[in-house]
Amino acid sequence: MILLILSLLSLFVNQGYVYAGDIKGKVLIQGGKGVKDAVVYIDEVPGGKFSPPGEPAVMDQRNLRFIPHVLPILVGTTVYFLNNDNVLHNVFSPDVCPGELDLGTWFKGDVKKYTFTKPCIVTILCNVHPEMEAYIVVLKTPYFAVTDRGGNFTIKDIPPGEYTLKVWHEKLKGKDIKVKVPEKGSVYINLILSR
Ligand SMILES: [Cu+2]
Repeated sequence: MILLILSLLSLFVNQGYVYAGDIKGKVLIQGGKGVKDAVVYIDEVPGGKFSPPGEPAVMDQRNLRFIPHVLPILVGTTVYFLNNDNVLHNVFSPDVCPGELDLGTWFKGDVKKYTFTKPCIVTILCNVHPEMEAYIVVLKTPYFAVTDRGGNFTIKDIPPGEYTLKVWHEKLKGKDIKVKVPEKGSVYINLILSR
């Protein structure tokens, strides 16, 4: 009986009857290949006020890389910067919009914190390892997602309405798209990026 209920539930979920207002889709380059690490987001929700999450976001440094490479957050979110390598790492940004961002240099195990208070695309660098690079995308709404290896994304639980859907990628450009989020179910959007 429980199995029957579960399978019925999953049927409804698959058909989008349970969770309302999702945007699903793919970010592609011309020719159809999926693009990973693109941020797809709703730029503005008229009248929307969003509190930053109580839990911090995390950016790790491991095997001489920032993980994740691209981290979208809601404005006001605090990010914990970790070091899980046996070498010194640093975190700084050459960009103006996050404010003076240089967390110094620290060893494995320490955690440095920074709160991002303005919408901004923040380039994150390490002055010990010039090849290390990451991006923190500070957004005005919590309705965002990063694409996976196949270019897939899902933005969940959006209040129904008409919005402008935007896409950011470190190298590629895409056009804004008008999207209508339904009261129930999902709307499917493919975004094509170009150089
Ligand atoms: Cu480093």
